[in-house]
Amino acid sequence: RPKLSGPELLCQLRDKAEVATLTSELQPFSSLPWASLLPSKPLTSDLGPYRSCAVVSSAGSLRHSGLGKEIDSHDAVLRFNTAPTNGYEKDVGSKTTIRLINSQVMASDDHRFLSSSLYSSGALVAWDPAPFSADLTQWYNRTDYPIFIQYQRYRRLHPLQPFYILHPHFEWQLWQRIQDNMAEPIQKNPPSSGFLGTVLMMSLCDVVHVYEFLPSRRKTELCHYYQRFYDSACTLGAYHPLLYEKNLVKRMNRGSDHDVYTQGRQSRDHGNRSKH
Ligand code: NCC
Repeated sequence: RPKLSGPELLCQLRDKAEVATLTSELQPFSSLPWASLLPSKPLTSDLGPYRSCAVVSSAGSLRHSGLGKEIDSHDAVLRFNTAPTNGYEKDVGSKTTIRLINSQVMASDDHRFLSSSLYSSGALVAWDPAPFSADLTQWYNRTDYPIFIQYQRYRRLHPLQPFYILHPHFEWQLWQRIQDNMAEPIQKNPPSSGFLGTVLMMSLCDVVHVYEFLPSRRKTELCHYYQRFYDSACTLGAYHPLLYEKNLVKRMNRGSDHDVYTQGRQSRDHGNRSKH
């Protein structure tokens, strides 16, 4: 198959993967007693558009990066899962506009999802590895982790905080885009939060700066900047097709290789609201 250029890839990802979220009107949720806990409008009509955005990976290589000020200078900042800012401001900044969390985070006792203040800033967006069919009823009856139970609990405790759930179509559409652009078959698991979040921000922002998704010269076996845990699979992937995601991001990068190497910064000036 013909290899797409970086800009073509950008447009394809942006146009063929719709950032859909569940709404209270959507079947089968609309007939459930707790439907009204879901937002009435999708995320893309409530948030943005932003001019410039930062996507902050949780990689250990953010340690000693000193990127905090630069990250905070963006109009919106996306973070992942349990990644903290307290105590790490110098390297990762302190602003959180959106936090993208997987259903494992919501379900595990370790992460104190319902009570920790870690999750209280900005809007929350949750996702769960749904069956490939992306059929909502099938998924609802067989989620990977109890995302819907935890969602209801959280919403009742924190009714004012915006909280969205990604439509499984989005994760599998993105998976398909990755597969279509690779010569070999990739594992049939959804993309990592890092990739989902990057494409999500591409639909809300004119320019997206991604930090330490493509590892810089600070590349380390340290999994997260906030934990003493070492595993190279965090950077290279195991369950998620992470290496393939990174390959695509490398092809889409509009910044220089030097920026990636020295700063760990990737840029996507994909012209969300301009021509392409
Ligand atoms: O580790 P995780 O990912 O929370 O990281 C968020 C995103 O940052 C990018 N990353 C992270 C570390 C690293 N060294 N290099 C990176 O590029 C990745 O893009 C990653 O997606 C996830 O994607 O949701 C994931 O979540 C964790 C875990 O569930 C949460 O951290 C909560 O503890 C998964 N780890 C395990 O299941 C053990 C991880 O596989 C994927």
